[in-house]
Amino acid sequence: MTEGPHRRYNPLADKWVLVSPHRIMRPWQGEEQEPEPRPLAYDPDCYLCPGNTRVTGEKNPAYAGVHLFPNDFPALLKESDGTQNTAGLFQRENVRGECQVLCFSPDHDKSLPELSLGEVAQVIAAWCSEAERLGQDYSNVQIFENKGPMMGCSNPHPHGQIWASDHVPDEVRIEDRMQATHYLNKKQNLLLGLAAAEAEACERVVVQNEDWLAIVPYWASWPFETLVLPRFPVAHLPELDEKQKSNLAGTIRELTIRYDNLFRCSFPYSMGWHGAPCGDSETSHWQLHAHFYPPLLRSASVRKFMVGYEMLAEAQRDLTPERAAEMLRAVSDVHYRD
Ligand code: H2U
Ligand code: ZN
Repeated sequence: MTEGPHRRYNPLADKWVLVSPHRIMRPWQGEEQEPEPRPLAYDPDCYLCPGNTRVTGEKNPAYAGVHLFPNDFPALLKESDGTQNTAGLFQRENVRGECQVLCFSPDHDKSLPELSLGEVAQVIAAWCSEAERLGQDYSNVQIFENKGPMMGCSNPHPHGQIWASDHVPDEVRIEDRMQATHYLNKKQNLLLGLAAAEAEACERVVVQNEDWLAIVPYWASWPFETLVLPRFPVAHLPELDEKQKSNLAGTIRELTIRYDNLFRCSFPYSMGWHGAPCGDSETSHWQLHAHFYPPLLRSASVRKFMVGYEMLAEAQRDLTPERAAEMLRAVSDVHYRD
C-alpha cells in the first residue's frame, strides 16, 4: 500500500515539504535531455587544465594534484565601500570577501567518484586548509561544488569553489538559529541526535562508516538529496583529525559513485559544506555537515523542476526519501566506468 499525502518538517531550515507518494506513477511528457558526452582527459581549450591559459592570460602550472587559484571573476572583493542603509525598505550593507577556485585533479575527465581515495583525500585536505586560512579573516567560508551543465556549471573540468565573506549568508544564518533554538529547548545537538537516530533506524542511510553517515534526510526536498553527517561532535572542517578525514574521503567517494551508478551518468548536483560561523565562541549547538542537492528524478535526462507549487507554496516530492535511499543503496559501490 502506498502512503497518502503528508507534510514533513525540516528542523534545520524551518521549512516543510509536501510528500505525495501516490503520484509517482503519473505519466511524463515533459522535456527529455540528451546525456552529456564524456570529455577528454586533457582539453587544450579548457581554462582549468594544467598548463593552459585562463581568460585573464594567466597560465596554470603543470599541477599534479589539486590546484587552487583566486577566481578571476570574484563575486566578492577584499575591499568594498559605499553608502550603508540599515533601516527602512531599502537596506544595504557593504560586503568584503574572497573567491577561490579549486581544481580537484589535473584529469579533465574525472570527477570526484572517479578519483582514487588518496585523490579525494587531497580535495578534503584543501577544503580544510582553505577553511582554516580564510576563517581567520572572514565570518563564513562557503565551500561548494556545482557539477554538470544541468546545474549551470560552465566547465566540465572537476572543480569546486570557495567564497569567504565577512557576513553570514542566509542559509547558514537560518541553520545557526535553528540549531541554537533546538539546543536551548532540547538540550541536545540537533544533527548529532539526528545521526544517532538515523544510524539506528538505517531506513534512510546510504553510506556509513565509523565516523560518517550519508542519509537521504526525512525532510529532503530534492528526489536524491543527501546530508553527510559526522557521528561525533564537530563544528568546523579544520577540526577533523586524520582518521576522520580519511573516513570522509571514503564516504564522499562511495556516495558519489552510488550517484553516478543510479542512472549510469555523471550525476549532476550542487554540494557544499556548512559549519559554524568562524570566530563564534559558542558553537555547542553547531554540527558540521555537507548537503548534496542533485536535480535528477527518473533518469540521466529527466530532472525535477522546483517550479509552480514549489516556488509559490512549498517544496513537493513524489518519491519518498526512504525509497530514494533504498535505490541508492541497491546500486553497486564500484563505479560503472571501472
Ligand atoms: P563554474 O563552472 O562552477 O561556474 O566555475 C568556474 C569558475 O571559474 C567561475 O567562477 C572561474 C569563473 O569565474 N574562472 C576563472 O577564474 N578564470 C577563468 O579563466 C575562467 C573561469
Ligand atoms: Zn580541463
